[in-house]
Amino acid sequence: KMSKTVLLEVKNSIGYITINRPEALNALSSQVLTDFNDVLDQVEQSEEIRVVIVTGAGEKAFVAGADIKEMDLMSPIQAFEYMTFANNTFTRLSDLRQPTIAVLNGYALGGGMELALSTDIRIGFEKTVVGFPEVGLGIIPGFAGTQRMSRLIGTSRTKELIFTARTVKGQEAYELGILNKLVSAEELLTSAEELAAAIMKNAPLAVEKAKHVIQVGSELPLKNAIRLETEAEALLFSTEDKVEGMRAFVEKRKPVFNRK
Ligand code: DAK
Repeated sequence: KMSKTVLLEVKNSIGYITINRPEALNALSSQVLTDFNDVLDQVEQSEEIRVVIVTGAGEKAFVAGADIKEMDLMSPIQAFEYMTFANNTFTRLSDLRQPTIAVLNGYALGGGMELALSTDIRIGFEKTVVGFPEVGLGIIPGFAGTQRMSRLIGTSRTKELIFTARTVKGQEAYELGILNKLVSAEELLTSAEELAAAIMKNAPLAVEKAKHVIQVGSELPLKNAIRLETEAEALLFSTEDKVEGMRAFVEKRKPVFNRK
């Protein structure tokens, strides 16, 4: 369909998700969230997609936040429903079995920052602008930004960012640990693709299990998290790719993995 506000393209086992509403700096309207869910359905069901790259259409923005014009008209109940829908969508993104990389090609503010925090790895450049403008609008980050940012960079740094609503550019975002990589404008997409290629060299089920254990384990007491790791590890001993990976090492050749 021509009107899609979220696009999915699959190439070389990478799923490229593009938030495609450049006239509103890719702001997250309910339509965007609905289309994003359709794309997540496809990514979840795809046997081809091994890594996901999320970016924003146009030159200026990744995502400039929740749609302020739409929020302006909401009743508390509508706000509750919108926020629940967005949170469910972002949790689906964060729970994808495939590793996800956000390419922050410009503004990633409010809900856009929160979308990026729901991916595994973030890449930015000098013109990346991140931040939480919410308190300036009379609200707080409502798509788990208070929680996911705290878990990423700590509560004190998160409080400073949220209380002041100040925006942070690429270099500082990198120093704060919000960005994994800071690259040049030309390298934004290629560095994400290189990262994807480095991930895809490895056994897919092992990468998926590692993601799951890190994700779920971070919410558990250490003892239980270590137990989860042990059980995931033991399960991987039942896979063909584990046999192949170790055999290839012994035979001094490159492994060929089949996600089996
Ligand atoms: N929503 C709707 N439209 C937006 C938008 C947004 N967040 N951001 C930009 N646009 C639109 C602009 O209105 C403009 O459209 P026209 O007026 O031309 O029709 C177009 O995109 C281009 O934007 P600008 O003309 O403003 O572009 P500039 O380069 O001058 O400025 C900017 C770029 C990113 C600095 C500026 O656009 C800006 O400050 N945007 C807003 C950033 C922001 O405050 N984002 C929202 C953060 S709050 C919830 C709870 C919490 C949340 C949601 C729901 N519930 C309880 C329901 C979370 C909320 C947030 O995300």
